[in-house]
Amino acid sequence: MSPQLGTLEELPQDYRDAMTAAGVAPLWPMMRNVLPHGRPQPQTKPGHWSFDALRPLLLRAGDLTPVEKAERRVLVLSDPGRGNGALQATSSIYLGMQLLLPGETAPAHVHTPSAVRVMVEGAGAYTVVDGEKLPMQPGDLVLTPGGEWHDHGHDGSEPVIWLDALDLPLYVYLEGSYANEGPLQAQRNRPDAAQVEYRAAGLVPSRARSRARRYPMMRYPWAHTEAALREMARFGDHTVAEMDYINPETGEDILPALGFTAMMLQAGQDDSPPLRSCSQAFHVVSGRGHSVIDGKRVDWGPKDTFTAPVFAEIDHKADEESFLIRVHDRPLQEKLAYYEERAR
Ligand code: GTQ
Repeated sequence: MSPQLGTLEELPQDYRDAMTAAGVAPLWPMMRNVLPHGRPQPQTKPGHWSFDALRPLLLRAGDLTPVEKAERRVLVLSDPGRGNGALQATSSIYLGMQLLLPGETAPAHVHTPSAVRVMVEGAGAYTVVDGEKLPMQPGDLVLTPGGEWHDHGHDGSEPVIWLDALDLPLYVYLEGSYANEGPLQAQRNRPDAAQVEYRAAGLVPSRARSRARRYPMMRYPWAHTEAALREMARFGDHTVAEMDYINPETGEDILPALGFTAMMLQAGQDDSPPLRSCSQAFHVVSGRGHSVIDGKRVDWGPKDTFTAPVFAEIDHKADEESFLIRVHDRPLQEKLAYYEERAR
């Protein structure tokens, strides 16, 4: 056992005043705040946002606030540990539900943080990234990486809702977050790369690897993902089928800081993953079940979203066949060389 560290109160008042005047503070009373023993003590608390609660609020935002006055019409999912209004769902993951109405456009901008959209509801919306028009079908992942121009549009007839996942909290912390605005992009008249260059797993256009775009594939169609998971579940071992979304040219995670997986749980299947040093968010594409996260029970249904702090104890159980998308910051932690998993 290490000795109890000294407190501020033990120090004479004149010494404390002199330190304050000099613009310094003693580390030792605060040492354990920044370096707790054994594992981090996250501020983040498990959160759960039911789509049934969010949907009417989003649709009302559509009545109350025209897209021109919102730029992005989004309700932000605030980490319960940081309180309402927190612009983050975990330490590193920002989540927001975005609404676009038929005929609307969200103006083109470019920013330092990276985003991934998970399509939740509706048809006919698209995102344009780097001139490529990306149709958005429920369950699709659409990337708008940092530094890439993007705007959104909607040719359909019903409201469209999607989940934005961004690494924004990191950029805010680093004082590195900013955006620039520009005119809507001209759209190239051809299908996106998921339908052309990267149509089949294991095949990429033949060229020097260094000539590929940094982000070669901006859309991951749900139909491909679901088919892959079903084959994994049928012919894999009996663990939960889970697949990483990767850059098809490099095999690396799709974004520098955030990673994404798709999971399939069969009816009645449970899953108790190892404790992970990354924070995580789960979005239910379809299905029903419950998860216990650090003792908090979350009963989830289609289109719900829930979160887990770093090193959370997580137990999932599906009542019916369920597909989940998991967001995490393992890529960042691996770059910083501290990603860790601990057996239960
Ligand atoms: O669609 O570009 O939820 O820039 C937050 C910031 C969405 C977007 C968000 C953004 C966007």
